[in-house]
Amino acid sequence: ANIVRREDYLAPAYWIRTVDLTFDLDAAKTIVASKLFIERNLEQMEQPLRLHGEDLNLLRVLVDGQSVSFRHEDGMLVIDAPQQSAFTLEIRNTVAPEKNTQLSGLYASGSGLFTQCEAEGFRRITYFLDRPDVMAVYTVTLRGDKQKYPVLLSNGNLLEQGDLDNGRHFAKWHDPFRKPSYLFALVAADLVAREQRVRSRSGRDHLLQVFVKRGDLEKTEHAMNSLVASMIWDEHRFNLPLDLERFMIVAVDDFNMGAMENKGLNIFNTKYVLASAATATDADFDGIESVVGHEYFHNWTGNRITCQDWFQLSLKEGLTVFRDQEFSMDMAGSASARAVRRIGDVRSLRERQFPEDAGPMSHPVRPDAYQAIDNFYTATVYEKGSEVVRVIHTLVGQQGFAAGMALYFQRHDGFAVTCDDFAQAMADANPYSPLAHNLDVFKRWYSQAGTPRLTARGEYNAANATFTLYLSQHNPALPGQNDKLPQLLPVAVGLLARDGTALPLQLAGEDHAVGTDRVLVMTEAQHTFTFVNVQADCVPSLLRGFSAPVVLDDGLTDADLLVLMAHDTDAFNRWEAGQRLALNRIRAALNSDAPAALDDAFIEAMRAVLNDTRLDPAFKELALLLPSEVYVADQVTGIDPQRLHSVREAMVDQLATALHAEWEAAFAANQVRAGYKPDAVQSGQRALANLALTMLVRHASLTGDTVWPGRAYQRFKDASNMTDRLGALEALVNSHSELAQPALDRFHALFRHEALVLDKFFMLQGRAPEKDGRVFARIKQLMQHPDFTLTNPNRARSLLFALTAGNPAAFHRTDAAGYVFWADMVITLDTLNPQLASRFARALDRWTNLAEPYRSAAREAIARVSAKADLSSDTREIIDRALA
Ligand code: HT7
Ligand code: ZN
Repeated sequence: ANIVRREDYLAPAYWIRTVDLTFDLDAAKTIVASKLFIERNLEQMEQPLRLHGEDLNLLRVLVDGQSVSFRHEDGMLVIDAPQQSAFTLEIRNTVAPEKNTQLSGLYASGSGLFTQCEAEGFRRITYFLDRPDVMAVYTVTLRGDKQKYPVLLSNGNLLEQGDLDNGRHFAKWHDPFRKPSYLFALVAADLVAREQRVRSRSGRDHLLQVFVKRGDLEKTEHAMNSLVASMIWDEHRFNLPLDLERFMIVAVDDFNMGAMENKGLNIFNTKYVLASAATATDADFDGIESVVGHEYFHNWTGNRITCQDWFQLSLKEGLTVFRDQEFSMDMAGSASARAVRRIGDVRSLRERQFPEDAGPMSHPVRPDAYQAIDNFYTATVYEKGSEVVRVIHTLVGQQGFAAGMALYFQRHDGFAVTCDDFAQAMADANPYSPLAHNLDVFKRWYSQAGTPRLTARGEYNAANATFTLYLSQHNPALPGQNDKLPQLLPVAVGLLARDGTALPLQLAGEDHAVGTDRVLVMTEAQHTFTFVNVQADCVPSLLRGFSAPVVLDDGLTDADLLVLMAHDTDAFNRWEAGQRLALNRIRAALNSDAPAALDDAFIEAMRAVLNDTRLDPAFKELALLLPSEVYVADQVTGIDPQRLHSVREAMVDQLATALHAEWEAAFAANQVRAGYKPDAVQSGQRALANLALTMLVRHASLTGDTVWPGRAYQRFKDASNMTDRLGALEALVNSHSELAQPALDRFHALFRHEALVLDKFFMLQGRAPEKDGRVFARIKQLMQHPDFTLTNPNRARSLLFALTAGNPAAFHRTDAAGYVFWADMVITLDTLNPQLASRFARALDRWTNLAEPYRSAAREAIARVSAKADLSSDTREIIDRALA
């Protein structure tokens, strides 16, 4: 296999300074004429010019206007070194967008043409030094049929546009900022735009545009509002203004990921642009706000300063996820709403990144090697990368972080740099911080894979009024990574007396207490911290706000956790205590053959949460949800997914029954009567009302009662927004009610022309709790539905990923049918869209953690895929690692 290694990085032998591209656009055959001004990198040895190119039809190569000889070697176009140290290279080639089902490079979606160049898509448009450290100024001319492609867009500013012969027209764009090829974009399509003019704090005027298909314009208001809010936030929080006259977002139906931050011309999956109360849920509205923010924030963290090489991907992604998470928290408003966002982010990290770091795809935030870079757009690079940035933020504080960002831009604006450069700027701007004092220890977050284990034990000494905290860390060995060194861990702590009082925190050697909440910094394998003047026995609340991405073993008893759950001032740890209590019970049930049963203490604690009038509904909803099967599966060795499902389902049944009166009260108390707003307050109420309804319908399915299913059906019919409608529909589908099918039929009839709602139609059936194999059978049947297709990534994901990522009990079957289906689908998808296939292939990453008979059956399915000789390198990498 062709492995790329970080240690082999060499600066390019040539620089491309300017790029002049002309496209004659046509879905069947587009002609690309490229004129590059190139300079030899005098710091490198003289060598031939090697250009990347993939699936291109080459017509002509000229150097300074003269034909030259060239050859193809290892998939690259090789031109012998011209004598001059600077020259013009002209290349003419064609591409076939309508045949491009990979959705990388120039491709057709509907009647339009779109590009996706990150990471290595530009080489599928024309021959180029397609690497992020080659930055050039682009001028782009687009020519095409005016009726088919009335809108012609590229990066930067529109210089000229006009009509040509034969019903064609043209547009010429110029982007004044140097950029790597992965940020190039073009769009040629029949679109309309919502426009807004805004003035930035500096007094500059900007035009913001959101382009969508005709008919979708009224669904763009939230995306535009989110864009304006992102602009204001980045100026306010980081002093980073919009640097362009024009900022465009274009929505496209067929897209492999969420969105792409091309300079001045972001291209988005429609899922992250289009929303109306009738078609999108509160979660969709939140998703739009965070993805619009994310791509906008990339304009500085990613575009103005980019990555030297793809190993540094987290430099832009981890930092930009951190920025979008902070943005969403600031937009959420109250402290409680912030905590709810934080809990959501940590749940996602634990359900996606922790298993990744424990499985065959485990890699450091800055990977050391890859076969297909597209496989490394991972939860580790993104979400763990963001947690690593958050570690810095915790160590240097909000102001220190802003100073570090300012220094980072002062030093590196306009360049392609590394994760080390970022950490250095942060340390240099905060010379007295624990970060600066321990920079090398901190940087182990970039080089060491795996999730560190933090063990904590406390000892109260009443006679001395001291509480001693013994902390130790250990990062388990992984293949290729033994003997790992201690990492820099900020451990946010508080101490709670058993009556719930927050105790003042004074460490030995200090002359007074420093509040009731502080950060202890670990740099070594073991530390001891002694708190003095501790007037009562207490429970430590550790890792508040999830201050480092580690697994915590604090040895707390159920009694301790009940204190935290009832009183912790840190909302994250309050939620965490409830989850830990639940996890203890699920684990105990998994280790026993007896029917799973929740004890009164746990049920009463849950009742107290539901009845607590001081808690926000959004928090209650999170606290009342038992840990997911996906999360629990990662906490247990040798998991039996069927047993886990039946244990968890029995516990949910018990909560539905024991808290019936409270669920009724919660449902009644959380009806939103005001007009629809996707804000934190309303969406919290809707979330709790929907959970209550699900519990009430579940309870009815146990007792045979028909009242609540009837009410759910009525609510489904009458709902004035998608969150309530889908909530009621899920309540029926998830409890396998007789009313589920009529409701589904009605839902389909209502929304058959709304692609994003049809995705929900498939997804909700794909992730319904499995019962007697019915859900799996339904999924296979839905594959034949006239609205289902594998060629649209959203639609493919809606059913396939709902099964593998969202429904372990439907997927992991004792008869192996789920794995057979998985192998068939990986093989089919791989011929269409390798990026999608390799993501889907990761569903069996954790096969070695399965109990028998699942484990052997999973191995057999992976081996069957592996036996396919012509797998793409994307899928091959995943399969090889799984079998290694
Ligand atoms: N930076 C963008 C990455 C992306 C991408 C990567 C591989 C293949 C397709 C892709 N589409 C977008 C997304 C982001 O993080 O903002
Ligand atoms: Zn990103």
